[in-house]
Amino acid sequence: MRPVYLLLFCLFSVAAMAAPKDSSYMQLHYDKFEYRIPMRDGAKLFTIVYVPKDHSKQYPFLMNRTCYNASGYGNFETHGHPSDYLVREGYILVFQDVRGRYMSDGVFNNMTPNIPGNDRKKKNDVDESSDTWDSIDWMVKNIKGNNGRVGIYGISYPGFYSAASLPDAHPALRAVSPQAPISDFFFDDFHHNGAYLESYSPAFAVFGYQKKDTTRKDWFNEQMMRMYSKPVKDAYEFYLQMGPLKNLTEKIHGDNFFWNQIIDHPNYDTFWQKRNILPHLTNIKPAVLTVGGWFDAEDLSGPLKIYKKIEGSTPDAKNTIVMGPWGHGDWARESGKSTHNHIYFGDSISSFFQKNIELAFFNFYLKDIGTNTLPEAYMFDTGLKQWDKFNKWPPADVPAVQLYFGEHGELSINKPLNEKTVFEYVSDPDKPVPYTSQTEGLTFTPRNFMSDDQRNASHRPDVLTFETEVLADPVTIAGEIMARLKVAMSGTDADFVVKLIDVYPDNEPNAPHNPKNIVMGSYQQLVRSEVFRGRFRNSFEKPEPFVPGQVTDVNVQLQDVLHTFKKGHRVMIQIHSTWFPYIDRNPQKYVDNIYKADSTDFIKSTIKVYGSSVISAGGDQGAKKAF
Ligand code: PG9
Repeated sequence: MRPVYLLLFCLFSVAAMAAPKDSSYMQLHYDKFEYRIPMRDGAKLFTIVYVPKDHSKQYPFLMNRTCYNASGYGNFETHGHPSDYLVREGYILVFQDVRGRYMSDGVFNNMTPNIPGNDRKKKNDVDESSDTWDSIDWMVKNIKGNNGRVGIYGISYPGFYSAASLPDAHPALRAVSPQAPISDFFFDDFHHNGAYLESYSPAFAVFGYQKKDTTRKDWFNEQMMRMYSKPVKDAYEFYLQMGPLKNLTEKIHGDNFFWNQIIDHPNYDTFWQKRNILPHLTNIKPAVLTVGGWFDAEDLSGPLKIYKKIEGSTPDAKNTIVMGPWGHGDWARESGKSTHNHIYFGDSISSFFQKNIELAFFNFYLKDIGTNTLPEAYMFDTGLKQWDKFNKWPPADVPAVQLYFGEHGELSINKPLNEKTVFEYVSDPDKPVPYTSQTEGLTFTPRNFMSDDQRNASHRPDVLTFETEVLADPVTIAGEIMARLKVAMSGTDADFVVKLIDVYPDNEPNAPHNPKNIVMGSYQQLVRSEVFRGRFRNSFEKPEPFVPGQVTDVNVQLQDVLHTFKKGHRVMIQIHSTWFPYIDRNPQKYVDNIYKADSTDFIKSTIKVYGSSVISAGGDQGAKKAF
C-alpha cells in the first residue's frame, strides 16, 4: 500500500475506530432517520438517528458529535459507533456532524471557544455547548420513544465535543463520557509544552480546510493527495531535507487556515487560551466517565486534566476516570490479545472495559439498570499488567519517589547524590535523536513510540542515560511526575526531552509470537516521555531566551503513570534535546518565532545538566495548579 494511502488508512482508523463489527445487526434491529436540527442562530446540524425497532419500551439517547463525518459510506456504517454491547443493549443512537463539517451548516472552528454563561441564549452566541443544548432539546421533544435521558460519548476530537456538552448542560443530559478528549489545545495533539509536533503535519489536511458545501463526501483525500502525493518511506529524512518549518509553509501548508493560525500564534496567547475547555468545567451536573490510554500519544493530558478539573471545581460530582494500557482510542477496538506496539498486556482488555465499565455506566445513569459500583479511579498498572482501583487520583497512599542522577550513569532512588556533578552533551539539530527505533513513514499521528524500545537512543552521545541497579524489590510510581532540571547551555534556547523507562532483565523471554524478531532481553520500554521547549520555562505566554552559561531551572511535567517496576528490572531516565521528527527542531539560538526561522538560525549547543536536578515521581506534584 502506497505510504500516502497508508496515511489515509491511519486517518480513517482514527474516525472509524468503533465501526460496528456487524452492521447487519443494526439493520435488523434499528430504523435509520436523518434530520437537520435547527440551532438557535438558524444553522441546521445534520443528525443521523437510529431508533430500535422494538417499540415496546422507551430508550435513552446515546449521542456522538463529530468532525469526522457522522454519515459514513453506506447505510449503517457511521463513524464513532459505540461498542456492540451498547448497540445490543438498545439505545437511540445519534450521530451528528458538528457545525461547519460535512452535511451541517456553518463554518468550522477548531476547538470552538466556549462562551461562558447561560445569557448567551439571549444573545444568540453559539458554541459547542449551545449546539449540544439545542440538539438535545429538539431530540427529546421530537423523536418518539425516548425516555427523556441523554448520554454523550466521543473519542479524541469527539471527546472534546463530549466535554463541551458539560458547561450549562441541558437537564436531560445525564451521563457524559469524554474519551481521549482534547482539553487545552495548546497542550494536546499539535503542541507539547510549546514544542510543535512536526510529525502531525499531515493532519492539517483534516483540520485546515473548509468544505465548499454540505457533503457526505470525504474531501480530505484531495487535500492529502495534494499535500503529500509522493511516497514517503522515512519521515525522519523527509522532514530533515524539508529544513526549517518555514519551508512547510512555502511548499505544503501555505493555504491552510489552521496552519496559518498555528504559525501566527507560536505562544500561548488568547487564540489558544480560548481553545481550552477546562475553565468552563464548573458546576458539573451530569455523571462523567473520563477515559484515556496510558500510551495515548495524541490526547493523554486531556483526560487527566478534565478529571482533575472536575474533581476540583465540583467535589460532589459523579466523576470517574479510567486509564488503561491503550494507545489512542484502542479501548474501542478488541483484538483479543491486548498489546501496545511490542508489549502484551493481557487478553480482551478493551472488551472488559466496554462491558464492565462503559456499558455499566450508561445503563445505570440512563436506564436505572444495575448499581453504580465504579471506583473514583479505575487504573491499569502497566508494569504489573493488572487493574487497580483508587478512591482518588493521584492516590495519597502510594509514596512518591525521588530520582537523582549520579556519575557514570547511576540513577539513585530516594538517595541524593553529588549535586556538583555536571553532565553534558552536544545537541546538533542537523543530527537529531530519532523518536522511534523503527523507520516510520508519514503518519496521521505517530503512536507506537509511546512504549517503544529506547536502546537506539541510549547509545547516543547526545542522550544522557541514567539507570538504577537491578531492583531487589518492586517500585511503584502512581501519579504525577515533575522533572526539576538545573541546566545551562552555550546557546540561547533549547528543548528538553525527559523519558521514564522500564529496563527488562537480560533474560526476559521473547514474545511467543514475534514476527518482527524483537529482542525482549534488556528491552528498554518507554513508560512516559515529555518534551519541554525551554523558552517557556517561566511562562507559556511570554517566552524568554536563556543566558549562555547561566544555571537555570527548567521544570518539565510528565503526564501521570501507574507503573510498577518489577523486581529484577531497572529504572532508567533519559534526557536529550531533539526528538525528530516527532517534534520540530529548536534552532537553539533564540528567535521570536521558530515557525519563521531560517536555516542559518540553527546552531549546535552544548547542554549541561547538573546533579542538583531531581525527578519527583508519584502522588500529587502540583500539576492541577497549572490549569
Ligand atoms: N485529537 C486527535 C487529533 C486532533 C488533531 C490532530 C491530530 C489528532 C483526534 O481527533 O484524532
